[in-house]
Amino acid sequence: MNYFLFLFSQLSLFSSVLFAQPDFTPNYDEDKVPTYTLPDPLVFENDEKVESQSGWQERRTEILQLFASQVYGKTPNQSLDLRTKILSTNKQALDGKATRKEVRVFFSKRDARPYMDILLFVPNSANRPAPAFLGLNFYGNQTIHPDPGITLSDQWMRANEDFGIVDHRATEASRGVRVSRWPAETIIDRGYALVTIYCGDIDPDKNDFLDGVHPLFYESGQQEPSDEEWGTIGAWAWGLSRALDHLQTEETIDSDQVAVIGHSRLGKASLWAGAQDERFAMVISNNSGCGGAALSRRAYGETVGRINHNFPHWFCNNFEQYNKNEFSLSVDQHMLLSLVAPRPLYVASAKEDQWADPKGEFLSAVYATPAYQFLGKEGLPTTQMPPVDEPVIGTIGYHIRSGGHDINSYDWEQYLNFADKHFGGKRP
Ligand code: GTR
Repeated sequence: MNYFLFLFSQLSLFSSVLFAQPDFTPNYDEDKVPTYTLPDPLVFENDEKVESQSGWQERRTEILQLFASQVYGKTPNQSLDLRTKILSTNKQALDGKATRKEVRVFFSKRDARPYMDILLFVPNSANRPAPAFLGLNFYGNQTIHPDPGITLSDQWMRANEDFGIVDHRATEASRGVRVSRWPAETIIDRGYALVTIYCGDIDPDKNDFLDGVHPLFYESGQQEPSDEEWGTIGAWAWGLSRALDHLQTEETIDSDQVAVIGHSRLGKASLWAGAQDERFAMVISNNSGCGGAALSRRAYGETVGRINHNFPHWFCNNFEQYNKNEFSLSVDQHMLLSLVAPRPLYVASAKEDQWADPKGEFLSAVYATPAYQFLGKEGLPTTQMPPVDEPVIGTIGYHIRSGGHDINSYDWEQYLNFADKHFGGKRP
């Protein structure tokens, strides 16, 4: 062989080994979904069956520990001294319908980041503490409503010029750009408070563990979480619990009736928050997909391998062992849903959001139902995927909406109805 040709072939062999992109081509063919058996939420790792309420509590702890060490990473259990400062209050917000309040929660003794700004809209007409929806947002509190009194976030965020995020910072042009995802007026009219926080206040959504709240818990010299410590989703879930700590001090909010809600990656966080923290009275997952409500073993649309490749910071490092190896997991996502039992849980998909595997999200709710039934609750009242835009409502609610990956007024309408049903139709 010509010497140069030989050299070239060796070089290309070397570079294909070195720079090989793993093949994570998504499968959208139902016939190619592998045959799988799921672990049973009601059977311990040692194959003993759960036979009693206390047995369920033990199994619950076991499942939580598996998700913590293998999927999301362990949440630190040290508590921090949180300090709060009221940034603004306006009793005449939303044309006088609501009181808007912004509370800054500092996570350290310094008046510096990391801190999170909690934005609250509370109905003025309520004659008792209001039930609330609490959820994280993607691009800052100022995006959820055009109200000019909302503090413009100055935290790092993912670039998005369409939304007025320039050089990773929010500009005035970002005010109200996400209003379609947060129907504040409707929520207030229905008698609920709306509470939101920019997720990047807790941990910016990038593969960097020197920002956000992780460093607050490091051992000296530590630069990043160890293999079984929390990633970014774990931090977001922790932040939601810290927000609930604060809501317990707000007299206008009924902290026993707080629904934790999230869309997509933030739906993964709301599920993990609701699974760990039983003070959340309701849990809502909107199009949360892989690592959220969807069954990992179906490997349909986004897979464990693909998500770990694209977002290495979301889960713990241990989760990478399950790339293209979902069958070795001792858990699957129906067990995350079972951790919400007996509390009301809503899982929503969208028809065109095949990346999030609507069928896998639905089946997860079906397979979480035995845990609900064991605790004397109905769970999801069907095993058949319902038609598009026809919600099925039990202790678990489910719908598949027409349209794509989003959270919109149709979704919120169902969550408000679900909250009316389970929170006793609390209205002003
Ligand atoms: C996608 C990701 C999904 C989902 C989504 C989102 O890129 O693959 O798992 O989290 O982002 O958060 O909108």
